[in-house]
Order: sequence, then C-alpha cells, then structure tokens
Amino acid sequence: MKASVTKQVVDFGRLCRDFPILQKTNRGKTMIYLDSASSAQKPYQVINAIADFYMQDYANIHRGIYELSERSTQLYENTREQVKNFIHAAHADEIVFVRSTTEGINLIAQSFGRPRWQAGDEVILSTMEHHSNIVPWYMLKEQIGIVLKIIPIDDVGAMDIETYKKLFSSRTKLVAISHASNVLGTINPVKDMTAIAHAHHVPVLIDGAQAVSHMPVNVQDLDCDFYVFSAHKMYGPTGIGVLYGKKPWLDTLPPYQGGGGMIETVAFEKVTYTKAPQKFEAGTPDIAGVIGLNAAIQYVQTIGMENIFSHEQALLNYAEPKLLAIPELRMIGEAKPKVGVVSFVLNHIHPHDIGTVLDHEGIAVRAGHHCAMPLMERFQVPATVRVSFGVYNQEKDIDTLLSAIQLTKRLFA
Ligand code: ALA
Repeated sequence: MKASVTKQVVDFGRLCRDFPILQKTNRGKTMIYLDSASSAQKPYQVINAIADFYMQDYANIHRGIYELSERSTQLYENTREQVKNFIHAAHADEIVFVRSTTEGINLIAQSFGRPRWQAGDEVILSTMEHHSNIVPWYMLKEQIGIVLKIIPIDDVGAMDIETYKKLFSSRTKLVAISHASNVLGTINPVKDMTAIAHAHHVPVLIDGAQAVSHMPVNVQDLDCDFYVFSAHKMYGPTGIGVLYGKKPWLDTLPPYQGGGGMIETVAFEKVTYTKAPQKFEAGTPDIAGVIGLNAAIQYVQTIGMENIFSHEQALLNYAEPKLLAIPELRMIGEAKPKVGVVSFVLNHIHPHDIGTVLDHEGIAVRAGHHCAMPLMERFQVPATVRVSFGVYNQEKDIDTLLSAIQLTKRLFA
C-alpha cells in the first residue's frame, strides 16, 4: 500500500488510513491518538515489510554461507546505509544498531565514560532531560564518582545558554542534551551548543528521540559526536534504535557487550575484537527490527521530513492558542521553536483524572511525569497532561480534545 502522497503535495487527511490501529475504537469512540511522543503507531508499510521479511528473506546475518543468509545480511546492511543517508552521516560505519535511545546512551556511558573518566570528571546535562539521559550518567556518578552539572531552563522552557557557557571546566568530559524535549517540546539550539562545547574540546551527545521523526536531521551539520534515536517513535517497530558516532570515536571506543559477531579471534587467553560498528553489536541483533526501521524511514521520506515538520507545526499553531484561551489551563513549555508537543495542567484537576476522562472520549494522551521528574520539580507540578502529534493527526482531533477538556472541567467543577 502506498503512502497517500504525490511528489510535493501530501494529503495528510488520508494518511491515517495507512494505520490499521487508527481504524479501531477506544472505549467505543472514534480513536484519537495524541501520544506519538511516547510511541508512534505503525503503518501497513512497516507491518507488511516485517511480515514479508519473515516470510521471504529471513535467516541469521553475517553467519550463513547460503543465499538466504546473504539476502538477509544484505537487507540489514543496506539499512545501515539508508540510516546514514537519512541522518546525513559521513559513513555507514558510523551507524550502530542498538535496542533503543536508552541503550545508545548507556553504551556511551559504559564504553566511553566508565573506562576513561575519573572521580571528579564532569558531564553537563540539562534540567529538561528524559530519565534515559540522566540515569546512565547518575550510574557513572555512583560507579566512578563523576559530577553532574545541570543547565537550568527558564520559565518558558528554554535552555539558559549563558549559564551553560559557564558550566565548562578543565574536568568537563561530555555534554549530553536532548534535541527536543519530550515534555516541553522545546527544540534546543543543539548546533550552537555543540559549537560552544567544541570550543572547550568537549564532545557532545544528542538525544534525538523526540526530533528525528518530526524534522530533518543532519548530524554533520550539527557536528555532534554522538546522536541517538529509537525506531518506535518514527512509525517503526519497538526494540530497535540507532547510535550514530563519529568514526574516530567509534574506532577507539571499546565494545560495550561481549558475544558472537563482535570478535576477530577468541581464545581463553586473549580475545580480539572486530571493527566498529560490528564490535558494538554482540549477539544476533534485532534483524526484523532493522527491516522495520528501513520501511519506517522509507515511509517518512516518502511523505518528506519538511512536509511532516510543516504539518505538525500547523497543528501546534492551531492547538496552542485554543488551549491557552482556557482560563484554568497552564501550559508547561511555551518556548519556540517547538516540536508538536503540548503539556498542560488544569487547575486543581489531577492530570491522571484528565487523562481518564479523555480516554473515555476516545482520546489517548500521556499523563504523568513523562520520565522527566527533575523537570516536573522545576515547574513545581507533580505531573502534566501531554498531547503530542504525528503525521496522522488533524485539526478535528484537536477540536475533539478541546470539547473533552470542557467536559472534564464540568465533571470536576
Ligand atoms: N520517552 C517516551 C515519552 O516521552 C516514553 O513518553
């Protein structure tokens, strides 16, 4: 089934037909899915590609001398090339397949930080980081005594760049920041922040989980050292993600996990490892996940990343003024530019209660701390309701959301 697009004109109104799950109901009502920042739904193109792979091309990779294994290996390695082109990396060898954004960050913490850093060395993070870009560094604090330095954010949800510039010291080893916030939606000035870090000879890791499916990303233009993202937030399967690392880094970092597929020779006395990226992919990888990622990239590229960005910006521009016009509503995160994410609280009504009412109206949102507890603390809220957009959303979804918020207000008046 083809995506509902011609060369330049995308009929976003028809795209939801690509997603079988969006034809279902939620609590007996028309399904309105507004939780793509948590995980995006999957189009037929991705689901069918995975099923076709298992039915026609599946075998283990890099291990078989038979045709089927060669075909499977070819599809897997073609995807590495495709990811390289998608994020504009310089070499396919800079693309490591991992389980998720979380695993990519843990890999860098354990492969880069743990063997090379010492007690008192510093990592710069920000207040708006997801737990996946806090906890791996906190674990290094526990394991080897590194120090976490935190970039504050202002009241609208933007990075305090002046303070950031002052956090560097001779002990700074890495800056690890999100490209876009999963709660605030803020698109951070990561290119400028990377240039600032490089002026101090400090490498930069960017958590791209909330950016890569919503806007064009060019890692060479950003000049970041590491960039991580997951397939499941970009209409691909769960369990597969990407770590991009500049070649000189990946060539020198030691492996993260040991096992088959990442060695040159093994004896009990000595093991030698193969080159990057394979030395970071121990064991049989998620081959079908990679094939699903391939289909997901084809899907978003057929629509066009610029078109996706424009569509979601239009939804944001439609939703925000209408939400802000609700007197009891406090929006958390009003910095610009933003991806299509809106977080809010509504007077005394607990976000979980709001989420429950919305659910009964057919609307799926996330309500909670969004794996960003320090950010909740910064805004002095226990939780928020978060609405997030994908390619399948339309203005009418926002109209239904606004009616459901009015209903919530009446129920809790
Ligand atoms: N990181 C995902 C979210 O923000 C799970 O909801």
